[in-house]
Amino acid sequence: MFCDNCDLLDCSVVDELRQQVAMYGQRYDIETGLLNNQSFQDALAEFLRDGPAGQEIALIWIDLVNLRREFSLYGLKGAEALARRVAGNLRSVKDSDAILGRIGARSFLVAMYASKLDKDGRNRIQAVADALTPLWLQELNTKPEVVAGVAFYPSDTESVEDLVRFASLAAARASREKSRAVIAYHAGMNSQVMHDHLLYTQMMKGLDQDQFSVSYQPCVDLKWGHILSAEALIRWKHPEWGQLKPDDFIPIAEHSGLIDRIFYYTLRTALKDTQQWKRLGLFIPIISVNVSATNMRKSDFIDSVRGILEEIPIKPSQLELEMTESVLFDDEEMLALRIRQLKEIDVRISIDDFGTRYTGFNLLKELPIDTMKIDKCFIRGIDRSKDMQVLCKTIVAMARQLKLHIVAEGIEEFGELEVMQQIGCDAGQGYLFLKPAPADEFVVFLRNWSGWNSRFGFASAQGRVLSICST
Ligand code: G
Ligand code: MN
Repeated sequence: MFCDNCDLLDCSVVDELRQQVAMYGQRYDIETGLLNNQSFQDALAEFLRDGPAGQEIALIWIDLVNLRREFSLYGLKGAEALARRVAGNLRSVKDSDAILGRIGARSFLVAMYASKLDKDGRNRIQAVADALTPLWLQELNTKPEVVAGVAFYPSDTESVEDLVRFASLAAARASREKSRAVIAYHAGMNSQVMHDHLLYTQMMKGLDQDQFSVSYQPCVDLKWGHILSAEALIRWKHPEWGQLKPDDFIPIAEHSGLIDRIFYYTLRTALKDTQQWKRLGLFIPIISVNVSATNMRKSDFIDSVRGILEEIPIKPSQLELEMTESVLFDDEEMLALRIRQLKEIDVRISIDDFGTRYTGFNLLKELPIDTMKIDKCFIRGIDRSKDMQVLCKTIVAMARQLKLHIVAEGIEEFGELEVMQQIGCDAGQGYLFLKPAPADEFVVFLRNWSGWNSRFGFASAQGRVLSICST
């Protein structure tokens, strides 16, 4: 068995072993022993072709969402140990005729007989996913966190490729919704993904081609009529689709990572414009920029903000970052840390759209927040609703106790303004004063403000742009 020339195991035996390993590697995922991508698709095609006539087949796509974290904690060995354990468990829970595969590092596939509309089938599918989560891997002090989606043959599609793709779309949806239930594919997901992808590619192009701009809306002191701040709002004018609403593209920007480009573009532009206004003799005490949890989660977030404040020098206390209330919900600890870090560099913090979610009083009390903005849905028609007035009074009283500056968003009518003035709300923003306007129009507004703000019934008819906060 030993080679005459090299004294090692006979070269021909080594070669054969190597060949066998290579063949195994072509068909199986080495770590888990499950079918790999190509051979799973071949096996699936066979499974669909040879199954009993009329039998529906479910393809379950399972994503191991904590694999990346385990990799950074325990390295490749740890990540693969987790994957091996998942594979082992899938083997033990699967029906005897089901087939298993692994696609990419973190995704597992199970094809089994089960019908879409049959309760027992759905239960068996859910049981596959449920069987994975209670599994502890003590030596790594970890357990799998999984999300799963399912697509059905032939009711969703008769094509093997599409079946795999559809199951993956459903799993992506489960991941987005942080769902513990296995989400079933439906046709809307396909068009949604195509729509999202188109929007994403167009957004990238738009960012490269300067289709984005920043508009500004003033925030006005409700007693004296001074302009206290300006909110910078991103706008996108697509060459064919025209003006798009932020609600149409911000969620996709958040999921695709483009939100970072959008945030830093808005921040830079807003700071530069603020400097420009100052040069024109128009001092804006505070410039507000919206920030999303996705931006704040990044490890370089604070350094990047600090870097931009050095690059375009304005006092950090002149910058306010607005985060929606929901920001505080995902990953509360990490975001609370970021809020404190922002405060350390003297940046102001504002809670946007207040009232649309439930923020605990304690959280508001503990965090160094400066401003609270009452969502526009509370302001709409407040002059005609006693209940809303009572509610807003309570919100304002709460803000007082917390020593927060309080802003009413979305004031469109005189009646709404009057109520908010009576309630004692500090400041207001809305179409009544100005619809978000491009920088040049905003400059015209600032110049004319002291001339026409008397119509709003402020205590001082000479509300000027900068009489507050002249530091
Ligand atoms: O989530 P945030 O509060 O940052 O959203 C501000 C959005 O509200 C902007 O897109 C702006 O155009 C819009 N907006 C500002 N003022 C008004 C208003 O008076 N009425 C309505 N309906 N929308 C407004
Ligand atoms: Mn805002």
